[in-house]
Amino acid sequence: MYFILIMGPAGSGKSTLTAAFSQWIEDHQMSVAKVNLDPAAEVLPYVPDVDVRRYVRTYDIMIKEGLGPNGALVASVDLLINYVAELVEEIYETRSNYVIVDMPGQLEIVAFRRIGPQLIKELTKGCKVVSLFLTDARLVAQPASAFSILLLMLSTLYRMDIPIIPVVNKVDLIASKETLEKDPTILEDSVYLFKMLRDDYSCLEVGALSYYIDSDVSAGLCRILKQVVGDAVPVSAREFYGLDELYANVQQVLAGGEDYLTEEPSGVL
Ligand SMILES: Nc1nc2c(ncn2[C@@H]2O[C@H](COP(=O)(O)OP(=O)(O)OP(=O)(O)O)[C@@H](O)[C@H]2O)c(=O)[nH]1
Ligand SMILES: [Mg+2]
Repeated sequence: MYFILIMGPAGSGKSTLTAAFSQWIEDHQMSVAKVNLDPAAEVLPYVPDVDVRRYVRTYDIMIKEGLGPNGALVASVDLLINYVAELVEEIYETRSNYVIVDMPGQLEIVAFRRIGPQLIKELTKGCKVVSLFLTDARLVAQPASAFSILLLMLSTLYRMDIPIIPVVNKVDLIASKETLEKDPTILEDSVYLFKMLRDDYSCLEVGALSYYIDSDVSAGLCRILKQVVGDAVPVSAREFYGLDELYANVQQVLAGGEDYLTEEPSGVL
């Protein structure tokens, strides 16, 4: 059993990618369990096999505790730790090759607080895990925003200690699927994040744009980021674009490039 965590800023397309990628995996004759780990989710674009809302709902916490939406989400994730045994049992009962976990929209839970990593550690015990750090292509199109998202990835990596694959979603908003299939290099010119993870010059350039940060600092940070996160994968969860490449990257991390079907399943309890 392999775990694929889908995390990223609010609205980056985590739930949509959970639906699309699980469909892709099933279309390739492998089994997959979809886990909704977001107690605040209202409508999901897939039918979850395991759903935390069975145990905790953010809306109920808001009413009961008199909290605002953000405080209530944090409080509901805190409560989830009490249901780990039930969740683990439900996940293992699915006996699937892959488990895709749709993470809560508030990235703070995984990047800054202890409870997110603790919960994930308990849920995935003994299994290989990879996380997909999803961003909206429009959010990482400009140098400064691309850099700040990369730093957020680095914070998440410190907190979670799980390999991260950067995934740029919604590339259909940059160019059509047909155009991208003909010429994928279009993305490199319009989405800065791809450039930063490829060439050193672009990182120096970001530093040069800042009044307070020396270019060398930006270049050094970029070198570290390139080492720990690698290249970003472009996808469109809505248009089913880039999912083959995403699967190849996931397998590279989980099984050193071996296809699941040619591998001895590891970690199945
Ligand atoms: N154009 C386009 N829109 C997308 C894509 N993926 C998701 N969306 C849209 O982006 C919006 C947010 O998608 P969700 O999947 O709910 O995003 P999320 O990250 O799960 O959101 P939260 O859980 O609230 O943080 C929805 O309107 C989706 O239809 C994509 O690849 N292309
Ligand atoms: Mg969601």
